[in-house]
Parts: sequence; C-alpha cells; structure tokens
Amino acid sequence: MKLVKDKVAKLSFVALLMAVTAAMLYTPTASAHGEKSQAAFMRMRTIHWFDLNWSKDTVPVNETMTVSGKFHVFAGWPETVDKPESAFLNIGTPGPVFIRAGSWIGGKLVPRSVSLELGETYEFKVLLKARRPGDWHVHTMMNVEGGGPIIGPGKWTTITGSMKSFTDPITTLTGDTVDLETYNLENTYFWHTLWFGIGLAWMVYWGSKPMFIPRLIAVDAGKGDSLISSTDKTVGMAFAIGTIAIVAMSMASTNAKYPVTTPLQAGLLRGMIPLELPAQTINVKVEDATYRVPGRAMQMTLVVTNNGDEPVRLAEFNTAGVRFLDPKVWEDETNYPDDMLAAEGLTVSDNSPLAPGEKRTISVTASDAAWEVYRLADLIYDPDSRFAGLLFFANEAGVRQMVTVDAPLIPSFI
Ligand SMILES: [Cu+2]
Repeated sequence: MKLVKDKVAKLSFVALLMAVTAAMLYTPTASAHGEKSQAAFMRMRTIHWFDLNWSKDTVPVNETMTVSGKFHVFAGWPETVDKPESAFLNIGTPGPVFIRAGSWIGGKLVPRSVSLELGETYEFKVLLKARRPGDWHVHTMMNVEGGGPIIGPGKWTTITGSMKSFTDPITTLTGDTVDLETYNLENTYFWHTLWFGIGLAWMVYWGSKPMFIPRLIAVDAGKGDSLISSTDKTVGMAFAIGTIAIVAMSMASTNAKYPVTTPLQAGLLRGMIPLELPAQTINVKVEDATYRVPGRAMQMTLVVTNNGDEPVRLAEFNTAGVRFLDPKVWEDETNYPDDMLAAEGLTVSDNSPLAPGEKRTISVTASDAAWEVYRLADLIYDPDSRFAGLLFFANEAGVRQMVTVDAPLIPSFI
C-alpha cells in the first residue's frame, strides 16, 4: 500500500513539474500590449499627445526613423497618480525591436529622467534605429515615477531585413570603436557558465548526502556534530577560498585591462523648456457632458467666447490620443493611425465662424466606436467620472489654438 502511495505521489509530482515547465515555455503571440487596459482616466487626464508623426511606415534594419510631436502635461492631473516630477520620455514597443539612438524634449537631449511642469506643453522627438524585423506597434510613452508607464497612441511600423546584420557601433571616450550589440558577449557567457557551474557543484556536493529528515533525526538525537565530516570542512573551505580568489584575480585583471571606467550616468534633468504658445484668446466653459452608452457618443454643451481678433471654428476634440474631427473644418493629412482617428466623429450644433467678441453656446457630439474599442467609456464606472481632453479651434488660415477641457461626465444608459 505504501509503495502505491509513493508512486502516486511521485507521478503527481512529475505531472506538476511538466505542467509548470509547459506553462513557462508557452508564449502565445501578443497582438496588443495592453494599452487599452490602462485606466481611461490615466490616458485622458495625464499626458495629452498630439501633432504626432511617425516618420516611416517601413524601415529596414540598421536604418532610423523618428517619432515626434507635442505633449501637454495636464493641469488637472489626477490625485491618485504621482506628479511627473521625475519622468522619462520613452517609446513603447514589444521588447527591444528598436534601439533609442536619442531623444529630445524642447530641443534638449534627454537621455535621463526629466522634471515636467503641470499645465505646460512640450515638443519632443525620439530617434529610433531598427533592430528586429517584424510588424510592431510603436507607441509614445512617458514613464512617471509613482505613476507608471503612461502610454500614448501607437502606430504599426514594419521593420524589414535580418537581425543578424544589425550593428550598434559606438566610440568610447578612450577612442575605441565597439559594437554594443555583440560587445564582450563571450565574456558574459563565460562568467554566467562559470558561476552557474560552481553553484551547481556546491548543490550536488551537499545534495548527495542524506538530507532534511535524517539530519533532523540526527540533530534531535544530539548527534548534530557528527553530520559534518572533516572532508566537508575542507570542501567548504576550498569553495570559499576559490570564490574569493576568482573574484580578486578577475577584478585585478579587469582593472589592468580597463584602467578608465565611468559609472552609468543617472540623475534628474530640470529646466525643460516648454513650448511657447500664443496667449489663449478662446475661452471654453463646459456646461455639462454626458456619455450615451448605446450610441457610443459623448455630448458636451460648451459656452465658447472668442476674445481674439479673428473668427474661429471648432476643428477637433482629442482625448487619450483619439481624435474626433469636424470634416468641414479640418482634415487629417498626417497619416494618423486609422483606429484612433474619427475623421467625421465631431458634430457641432452651430460651427459657423465665431466672430471676435462673440459668445455662443454650442452642443458638441464626439461619436466613434473608439470610445468602446479603446475602452475610454470605462470612465463612467470610475468613482471620479471625469473626462478631459484638448479642443482645437482653427481660424480661416488654419492656425489652431488649443484649449483644455476637464469636467464631470454623466453616463446615460438609454
Ligand atoms: Cu500597441
């Protein structure tokens, strides 16, 4: 009976082990990377990305492309997310399919984290070099300490060619040229194998002796001292001395080979220069805003006052990277990602030019499947159902003015 029990136990253990291994090896292809599952308020009330441009749709390995545009750091930043006092401009891709050759905010090189001011708008550019062939969704992204990665709009980009031909040459401060892609790779393999081997040998030596229960019984019987033989002591000593000797010797030889080393540079860059926008002459007050669930449409009543000296019309409502346009006023010519562009998604009750000095109450509807597809409508289930976004007004010449809106959103289920 005992034998059968043992067998069952062993078999179930093997089965469990196989299941765990299978789960570890099973990696289904991901078709998205969760940008839609990021809370709607995070995407709507933190960083507003606009005027984005992905310079290429297809790029061969080793060639570069840029992602550029502007982002507005929202003044009504949610209380539950840390302020972007330490933020890092990033690009969201599935793994290192590109390398980031450089990134700039307001024309300033930003290889490190930066401090951003709420309510300001910044211009940015990221230079990418293609590494791994495939179709990749390339997102703008801002990593905010205490806030997490805040993802912006993504566009499908194709990398062609072969990864084998990828090189990443750099010239060090001492004048050597090295290829970072393969630099000292043998050394990495050598050290990993060596330490893994030493660790394994240590485990095999002690694991081959009677373990756990026999040792417990021996200790309980007061014979604990007899468990460690003089050979054990010698072996333990050899491992200790050997390890220290390997570390000391390799450190000495490394120091001799590379006399000049500098640490990885970290620290915070302050004083980012925001974009200088012309003084705001259009004033918008949100009277009310509702989201109609069955119609996938948001309706706002806005009181717009034009304090400028030129007539303007409402061209666009942009929230979480989804752009709703009034086609009579504005057409997108930037090849913006299709799924986030509602080219005819904005309906305005009266969008005739608003004359200087005029004040008008308008009803604006932003409708598109993107509310559901991008799960922005989930907002209505938040304890603080607020929406936010950017309104763009355009004059006759096509010069735009950006106005932020931020108001409670009331859902309607009928
Ligand atoms: Cu994506």
